[in-house]
Amino acid sequence: MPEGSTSRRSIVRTVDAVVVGAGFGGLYMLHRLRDLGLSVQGIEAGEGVGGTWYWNRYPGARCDLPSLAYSYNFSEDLRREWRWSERYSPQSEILRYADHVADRFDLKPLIAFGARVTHAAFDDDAGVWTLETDRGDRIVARWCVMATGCLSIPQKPTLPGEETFKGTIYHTAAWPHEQVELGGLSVGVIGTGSSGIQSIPVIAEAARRVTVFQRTPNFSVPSRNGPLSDAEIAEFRAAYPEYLETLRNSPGLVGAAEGAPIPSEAEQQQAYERLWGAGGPSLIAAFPNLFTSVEVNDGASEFVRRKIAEVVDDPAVAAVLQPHDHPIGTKRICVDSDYYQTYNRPNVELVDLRRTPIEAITPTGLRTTEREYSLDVLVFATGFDAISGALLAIDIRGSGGARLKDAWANGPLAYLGMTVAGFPNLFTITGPGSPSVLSNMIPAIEQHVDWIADCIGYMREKGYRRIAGEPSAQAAWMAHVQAVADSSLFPRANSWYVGANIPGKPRLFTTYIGAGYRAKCDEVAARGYEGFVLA
Ligand code: NA7
Repeated sequence: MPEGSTSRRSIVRTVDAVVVGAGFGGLYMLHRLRDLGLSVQGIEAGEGVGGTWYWNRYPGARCDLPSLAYSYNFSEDLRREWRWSERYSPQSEILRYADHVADRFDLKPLIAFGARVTHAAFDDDAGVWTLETDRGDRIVARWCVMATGCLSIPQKPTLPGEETFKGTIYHTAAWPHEQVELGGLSVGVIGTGSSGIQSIPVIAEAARRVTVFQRTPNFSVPSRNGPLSDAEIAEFRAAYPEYLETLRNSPGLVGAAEGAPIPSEAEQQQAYERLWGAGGPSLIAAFPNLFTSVEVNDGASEFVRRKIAEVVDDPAVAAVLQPHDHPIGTKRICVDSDYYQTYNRPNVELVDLRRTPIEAITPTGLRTTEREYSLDVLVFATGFDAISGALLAIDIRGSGGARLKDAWANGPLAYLGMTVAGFPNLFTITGPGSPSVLSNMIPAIEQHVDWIADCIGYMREKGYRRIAGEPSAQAAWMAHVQAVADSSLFPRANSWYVGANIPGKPRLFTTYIGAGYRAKCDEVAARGYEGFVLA
């Protein structure tokens, strides 16, 4: 039997709503829809709940936001009874939390595990969706919610000669469930995004040798992780009402930038030193115009480059680790535990792929233009087809058989990140056009789930059976998302935020980083779902 619950046999069912994915989005969505009195079916590719946290089991995987904030808010009881052990919890604990939530709210019986949705098609006449999975399930439902996650389709480059490698290959986003023994082995890691930066220090402690193959250096700040004290928990609880208020009225990453003064050199240095010492990603939130002013951003970028030079003993290695190709924060800031210090270890070597690119994987290792490295294990920490990847991995066909792939040929289009014009009764949790990956994901998920559940509740109450976003409302929203992005430094980076890591993917920044997002969603609902046609 799977880790989750329901049998492995394929199912054929008609329900009111189907929810794809049993990560934090899918779990809460199932809970809300069942509470509305709907019959629901969840479908999950993994054998257990947790989504991203189910798959990303690589050594060192942990949250890059404080765990007290990276938690559900919908249930006061749940908040009271769960205690995080560390400031930035490890993957295993986050997965236990997801599992606890699933059990506490009795959600597992609603989910078919080990089934990946391959097709979803809308029937215009019946006004229902039919979903099919890779193991032959067939679910028919009026409402279809895609809780498929923003970082759930691993990206792995194809390197020549890979099939000849005699050692073991892993991807951080598909790490084995069983313990991986690295003791005495020579390990190569390709990729220095968050996954590489979190895993390299832990791998270096276990392995005989680690060779890091870096194409582009990233900015990373120390987490200063440690046990979470009762005092810290009490402090968070005392400030909880204000915390909720900040979530509700978030100005987004650039919403408060307009007219913000340029801080003086002394103010900047003081702030960055304090935040570097405190640890965590708040260094890049030091000033509201850090993402809009080149001058302010340069100050922060230079500060971190200087810290790298201070921490890393060998100046030549430090120089290779210092990012110069993007403004700090415009690629996701990494939050580490002794990442830069790891390069002072005698068993760690950094290879600069800009200077000596990879030529091939060989039977015994990896060859660059300079030399061959002998490896027992090769780890790909090469990221994800982010944001739109998981939706496009399903053959989704909307009204009149229109394919999502075609509708998004020039980049994703969605209204408020929750619906797509031409795809009635389909909802996307933290989809393109919403704050998603540039906000705290769990509260962002909760806001979407609540909005979607309220929308479905409203439709049932009023007797509506179909909701479809208007193309004009969607176009206006996406234009606004773009305008806000263009006022920032984000489009300058070749990041996964703009799809630059996927060959051939249209380059588009689709994450909403402006102010007033929640208010806009609430306003749309309060006006009887303005921008939608209800039938
Ligand atoms: P990222 O941040 O996309 O990082 C992927 C890394 O892999 C990055 O350093 C890439 O270098 C590198 N990469 C990708 N393809 C290659 C090839 N072909 N050769 C060499 N190096 C390559 O993914 P993560 O999993 O680390 O993090 C994703 C998010 O998950 C993270 O931001 C957190 O929110 C959690 P490049 O920059 O493309 O030169």
